[in-house]
Amino acid sequence: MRVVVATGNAGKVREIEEALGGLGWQLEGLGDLPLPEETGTTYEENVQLKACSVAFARRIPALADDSGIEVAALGGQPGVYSARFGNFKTDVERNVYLLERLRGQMDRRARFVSVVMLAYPDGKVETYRGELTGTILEGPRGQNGFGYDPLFLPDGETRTLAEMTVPEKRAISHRGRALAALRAAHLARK
Ligand code: ITT
Repeated sequence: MRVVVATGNAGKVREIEEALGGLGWQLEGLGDLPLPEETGTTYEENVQLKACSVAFARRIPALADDSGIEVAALGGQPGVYSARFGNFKTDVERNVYLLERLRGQMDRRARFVSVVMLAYPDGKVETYRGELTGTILEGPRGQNGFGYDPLFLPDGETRTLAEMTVPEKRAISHRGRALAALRAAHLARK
């Protein structure tokens, strides 16, 4: 099956390609197709905007991810607004801003959430969700991954997500869990 990977985030593309190997799908890039504005207030609403608009435009199934980090001491923010947190352009600036917001804060608990949707051109959708709990460190560690990975120490781990390889991150991460559920559902239908 041909599937468009409906994301403009290169880090997500790497993780999706690695996680779905073995399904026999031909994963295609977005090309110059624009993604819609994320006007929803939940991951589910935003992932549907992205997956359905691309499936309708390209006339083949589209896979999208909407995700975010929820920080306990910030009342669950930035959540669905994680990509726009502080209105900065780069991951590094956003990470500095998050550290600033948490300066002196003892409660460093946070969780990542990923909602993955496979949308078909006829309007059918499949949704999968994954979560990962952990803590926000006092400074960045590691060069891999993207976004908040250098600051995030998953519960029970000694390395941040940015110190892990793509398969290591996939085995425990929010996105890895959502994609594993999608993969299992489709392997079961083969
Ligand atoms: P697309 O909408 O094009 O897929 P995006 O990066 O804008 O890309 P989102 O709107 O879903 O995607 O925003 C998710 C943000 O949450 C992302 O930009 C990161 O800042 C953060 N995030 C999500 N998953 C992450 C992960 O696995 N590691 C680090 N940060 C993550």
